[in-house]
Amino acid sequence: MPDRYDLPAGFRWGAATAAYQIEGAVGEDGRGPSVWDTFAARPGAVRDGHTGAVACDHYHRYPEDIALMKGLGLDGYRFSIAWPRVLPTGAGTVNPAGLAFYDRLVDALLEAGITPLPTLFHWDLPQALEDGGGWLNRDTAYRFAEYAAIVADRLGDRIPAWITLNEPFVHTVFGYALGTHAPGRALMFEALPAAHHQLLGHGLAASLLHERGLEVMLSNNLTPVEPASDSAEDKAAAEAYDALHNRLFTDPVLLGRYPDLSALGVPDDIHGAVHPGDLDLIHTPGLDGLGLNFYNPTRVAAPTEPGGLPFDLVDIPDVPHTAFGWPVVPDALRRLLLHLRDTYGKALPPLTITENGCSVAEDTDPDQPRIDFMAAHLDALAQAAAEGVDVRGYYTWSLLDNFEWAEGLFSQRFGLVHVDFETQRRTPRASYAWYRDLISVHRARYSV
Ligand code: IFM
Repeated sequence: MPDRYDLPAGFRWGAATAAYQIEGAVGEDGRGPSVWDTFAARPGAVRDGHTGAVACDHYHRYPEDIALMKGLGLDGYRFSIAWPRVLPTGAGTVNPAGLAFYDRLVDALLEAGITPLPTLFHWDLPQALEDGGGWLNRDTAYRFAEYAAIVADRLGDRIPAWITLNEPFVHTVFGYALGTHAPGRALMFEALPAAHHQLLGHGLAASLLHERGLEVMLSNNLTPVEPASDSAEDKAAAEAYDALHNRLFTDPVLLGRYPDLSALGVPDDIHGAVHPGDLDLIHTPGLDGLGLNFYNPTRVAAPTEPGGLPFDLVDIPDVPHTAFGWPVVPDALRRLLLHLRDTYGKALPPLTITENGCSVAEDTDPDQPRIDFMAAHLDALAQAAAEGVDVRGYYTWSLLDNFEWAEGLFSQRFGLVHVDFETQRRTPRASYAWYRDLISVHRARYSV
């Protein structure tokens, strides 16, 4: 049975983070406020009243963090660029100090032999754009494309591949449908225009990045959806959930069409958001790679309450669960990859795992559950590769413990490196040494 050491030659090893989760320095060097600054200030919005105001203080400590990456032997580092650092009000005047930070970061990464893989939007929308409707406003898609071009013009000479959006499903559903993330709107399925406008922004930005000779990826958090039983009702509920979570964010980009959302009561034009020609703008630029953020599969049953959502999400018993309570089912990753290959065929570009990891309780040391999690998922990845899936890299989530959105700073620790948020002391965990050794053994296998 193929395992993690059998991943193909040239496979890229990485780690991932995101700006609001690690940078801190929210009021420095001209950065404008983002929706997450506003949301985190709301009483009760984030556990223990935490915010990303300081987080890992990466804005000042990035050299130390790059030294940690170098110690791992990473090929690549996935980070996100804070739109409000570059354009404090989302559009118009560029903040040179904001761009200069990413310039320094990119140069320091290259100096360390690490390829930067930036994400342009990881949920920290400039508050000024939110004040104009945020992603519910079609105009935001055009502002996103302008921002993408500005950043690419500054950094594109040193960065070959770019990710436009991170997990538009999570941003739409948690941010606009349920209101548990910024910007805190609870519109249920009326939120779906925010999904369309993010995808439109992706398509517009992708064209501009391609014009500049750059490669474009999109990172979706896909989940294999399994019905709770063989009943027709459970199967229909699973199909409705699959359309919402997976196909809504992948079909338009890869196939140029939306899935049928009628089970959710959503019309084909997504409440009037889809204009003629939009699907071409989203689909035509094509993708050079699809990023997958994989954490767990989802089990779905028919709803027990009439008149509510057309599905119930149910637990998967008899498997381990992470500190977040997410079921650990590594083979679901293999199944997801084969399903994508079979569903999209030639329309599927090469895949990269742009996030995978688990939260472990603070007192778990050495962090064997995280090592077991990564080892089993990498074995599953190698098995999918052996079955013909074109998978090019793996970026673990995350390099550092960080601000885990509504869960705040302390409760969900995803880092290979422990961060003491009082002192900012970084302490590599057992999983750091394990990942370093894995990378070095894999690399040695293919060196001449
Ligand atoms: O921390 C998040 C990240 O920002 C997006 N993907 C999932 C991670 C863990 O919840």
